[in-house]
Amino acid sequence: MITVYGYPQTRTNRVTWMLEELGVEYKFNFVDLMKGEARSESYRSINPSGKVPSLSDDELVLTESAAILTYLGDKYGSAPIVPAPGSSKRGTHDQWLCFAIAELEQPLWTIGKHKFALPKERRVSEIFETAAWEFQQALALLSVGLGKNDFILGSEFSAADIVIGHTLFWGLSFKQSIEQENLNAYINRLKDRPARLAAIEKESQAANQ
Ligand SMILES: N[C@@H](CCC(=O)N[C@@H](CS)C(=O)NCC(=O)O)C(=O)O
Repeated sequence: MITVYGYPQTRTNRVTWMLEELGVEYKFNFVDLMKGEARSESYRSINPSGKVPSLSDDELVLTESAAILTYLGDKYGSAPIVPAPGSSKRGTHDQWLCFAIAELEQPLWTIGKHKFALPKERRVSEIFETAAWEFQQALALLSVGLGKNDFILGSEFSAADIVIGHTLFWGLSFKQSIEQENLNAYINRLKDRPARLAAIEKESQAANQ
């Protein structure tokens, strides 16, 4: 049985969205970040970083949202959601997955860390303008990469779209502007996917129990 440890409206949603796309059953274990549950000894025995998401699949425990998605795709899915290892599509897929984590997400996480996640004495408010500029640089690259395609690999939806899409929704929730027409059409294409909506619903049900 798969268990997802997470908190709504965080990177956890990448994992639950992927599981819903795959149609794989899972249990959602709500880790209350606001009550410090992620820092507890018992949760740290699952994820020593004290962060969400984590996933357990029988004996295996994984952290890092992007790695969890490729694991799930390889084990429970088939192309195109995660292209076959060694294929040129997989190379391009992993390139965009890494871009999302290393380039698109980082400026947002910098803003988040310096707004609320870091200890107060570590926060540097001068960083916000540069981080917002870096996010715009990453958006410009993404816009070129997406071009006229529906999804980042072309006509077919893949796990990379989940991580990129989640990060774009995150950018909007942080009030970052996204001006590119193709990116806005992409956001509209992703936002109402039944699997995304089902994942959001499952997370909020678990949180309200
Ligand atoms: N690189 C990790 C980042 C995990 C992460 O930073 N999660 C945030 C929520 S989105 C968290 O748990 N933050 C709590 C904290 O920093 O104390 C991943 O992609 O899974």
